[in-house]
Amino acid sequence: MSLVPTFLLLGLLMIFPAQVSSVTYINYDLWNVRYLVSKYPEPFDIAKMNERCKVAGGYLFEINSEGEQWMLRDFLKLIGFVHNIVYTGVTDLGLEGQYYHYHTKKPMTNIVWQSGQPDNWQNKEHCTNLKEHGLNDIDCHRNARYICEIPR
Ligand SMILES: [Ca+2]
Ligand SMILES: [Ca+2]
Repeated sequence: MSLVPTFLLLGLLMIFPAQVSSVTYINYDLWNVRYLVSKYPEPFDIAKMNERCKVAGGYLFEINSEGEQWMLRDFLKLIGFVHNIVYTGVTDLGLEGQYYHYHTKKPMTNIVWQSGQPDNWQNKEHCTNLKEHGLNDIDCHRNARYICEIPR
C-alpha cells in the first residue's frame, strides 16, 4: 500500500467514529415506546442531547415508574453498559435537590436512588445516570452515553 492511501485510511478511522456517534443508537422496542441508547460515549450536554432525542421523535429518558427504571437497567445490563455512565433526562439544574424531568419539567417521582445518593458531590452534580442499584446524581458534562425515549 502506498503512503497516501494509508494516511487516508488512518484519517477516516479517526474521524468516522465521532461522526457516527451522534446518530448511532441501540434500539429497545416495546409495544408503545422505543428507547434509544447511544452506542458511544461523548461529552454530555443535556440541552443538546434532548434536541437529538427530539429529532428522533422523543426526549431524554424520563423515569415514570420503578418498573420502567429497572427495565432500562436490565436492558443496560443486557447490552453491557450497566457499569458505564448512561445519562437520563432527570435533573435538578436550577432547582438544587428538586429533581424534575428535563423535557416536560414535571417533578420526578417514583425513582429509586442508589444508596447514599443523591449527594450533590462538590455541589456540582445536577444530572443523573442510571446505575445497577439505582439512580445517581452526577456532573452534567461527563463523556458518556445517554438514553432517549420515543413514544410510538
Ligand atoms: Ca444537584
Ligand atoms: Ca452523586
